Amino acid sequence: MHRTRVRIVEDALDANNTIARANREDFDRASVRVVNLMSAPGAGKTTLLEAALGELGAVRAGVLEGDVQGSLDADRIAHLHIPVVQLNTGSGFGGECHLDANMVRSALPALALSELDLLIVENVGNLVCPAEFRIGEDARVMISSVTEGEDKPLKYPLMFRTCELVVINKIDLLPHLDFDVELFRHHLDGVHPGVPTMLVSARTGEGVEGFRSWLREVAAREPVPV
Ligand SMILES: Nc1nc2c(ncn2[C@@H]2O[C@H](COP(=O)(O)OP(=O)(O)OP(=O)(O)O)[C@@H](O)[C@H]2O)c(=O)[nH]1
Ligand SMILES: [Mg+2]
Repeated sequence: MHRTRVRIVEDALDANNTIARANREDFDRASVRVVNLMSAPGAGKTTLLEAALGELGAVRAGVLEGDVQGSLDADRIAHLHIPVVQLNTGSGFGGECHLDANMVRSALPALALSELDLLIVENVGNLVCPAEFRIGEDARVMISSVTEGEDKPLKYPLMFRTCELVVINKIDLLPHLDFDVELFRHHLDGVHPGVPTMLVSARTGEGVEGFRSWLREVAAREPVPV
């Protein structure tokens, strides 16, 4: 029984990877680089995008918002006059806790890929499932906010391991918390040795230019085969 269940999960992930490759071919054909932005609920994904995307210079950015229900985040991004599409995962019992490649594929007709250099996919707030599903992205970044505690890399290692950058957000709150940045980095290094981190406050703007530079660098990358 147990073997069968593992097999089903493997098949589902294989099917997802096949669709992720098709997404990636479409992105490459349109010369769009794609960032998968992940975090726990409320870590500051939308706030960071609001702070960063207005001043990307020549990079033409678009956003795909993933939420269980509603369009609150897409409405916030629309204020920046940036192309944005909302994807809801809420059909069925409780809604899906992540975006998968097929959901992203279903949103592609609503996106004018030829008018973009960079597509940022804000995944559903969750520290587990989004890390398991490729969507055809070029880069994965996650946000861990200082209100979540230093232990999160130890408790949710896959998410931290599969990202090429970890943004530590809400550093404006550090004076009010006992969050130990070095202890967090030590735990992170245990699960993903050498992964870069960025200290940011999406609220005050501190460190946001570093995140913008990273986005510009991703937008300028050559595609790497998946
Ligand atoms: N103090 C402080 N608050 C922040 C910062 N970034 C985000 N917030 C607040 O944190 C809350 C959640 O921010 P969001 O940007 O909506 O978080 P999110 O990750 O997009 O949330 P979901 O999409 O629901 O998963 C809001 O009240 C923000 O104002 C920050 O740098 N400092
Ligand atoms: Mg959000």
